[in-house]
Amino acid sequence: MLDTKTYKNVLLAVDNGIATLTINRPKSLNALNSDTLTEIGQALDEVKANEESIKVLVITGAGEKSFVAGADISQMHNMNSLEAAKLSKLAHTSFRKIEDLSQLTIAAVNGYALGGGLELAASCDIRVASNKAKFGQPEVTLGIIPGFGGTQRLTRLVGRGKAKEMIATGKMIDAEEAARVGLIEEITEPQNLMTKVKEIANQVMKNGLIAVGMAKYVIDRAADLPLDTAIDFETQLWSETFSTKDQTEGMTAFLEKRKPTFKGQ
Ligand code: DAK
Repeated sequence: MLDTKTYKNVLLAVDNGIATLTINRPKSLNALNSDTLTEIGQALDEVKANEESIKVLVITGAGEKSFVAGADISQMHNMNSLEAAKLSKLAHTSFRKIEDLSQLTIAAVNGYALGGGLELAASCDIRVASNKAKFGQPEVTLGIIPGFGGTQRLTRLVGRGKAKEMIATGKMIDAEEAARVGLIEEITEPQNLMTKVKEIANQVMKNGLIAVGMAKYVIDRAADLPLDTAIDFETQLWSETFSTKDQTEGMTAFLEKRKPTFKGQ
């Protein structure tokens, strides 16, 4: 097992190739203050530096009630715009690190995912939620707009109309509705959440992980390009997979009618 750093507001544990990053301030429903955002960034640096031993990253919240109930309002309420800009940079840097990981990331949404919490979940590749989870961007109820990427990532997931409805009303939606509008991929009973997440992670880990990382990269990076340019980009990465040992192993194993043993090479 990887020996990870000890943090104050988050926990990072690695088990059988799966790292779990838990936002750990349950008394404040895991609200994100600047120390927590800094630690999230540091933990993500650890995950990136340990690609050999960490194949999938899961992000979740401590306790039964909340994933993350947003940015910490008690820290924000007296901030001036310079301090707001500093906090914003911190959050953007950390959230971007999630998207830049080569490993697949899964948000295990165990409860409230509000404001910065929904923005954190939206930065992950896949969202799996408990049927008790609630999702919302309540920023306008506080007189601000989503500032950790919510206007952009939520819109890309659910479309402009739904994003505008959620952001302008500030109302929460439940897990059923979140699944219906494409905000989450799976719903489970609360007690089955981590089992479901690990099932997905284990399924991913059986595959050629260079290919998984490349597929994630091209999906994200080409999403806003014109189709012809995006297809060229895909072709370039597709060709590159033929220089990996995983491609040889995957196709040889198929022809030899056996399961492949990928080495991520
Ligand atoms: N911040 C700080 N404390 C929070 C919190 C938050 N976001 N959410 C909950 N808590 C604290 C509560 O104050 C309470 O603390 P105590 O009173 O026990 O000391 C404890 O957690 C339990 O919460 P409640 O007693 O309120 O629990 P309930 O079950 O009654 O209600 C709730 C649960 C999730 C519906 C409610 O707590 C709630 O509405 N929370 C606030 C949700 C919210 O509005 N979140 C969005 C925050 S805005 C920025 C970019 C982005 C952002 C900020 C800046 N920059 C560019 C700089 C992002 C903004 C947001 O995320």
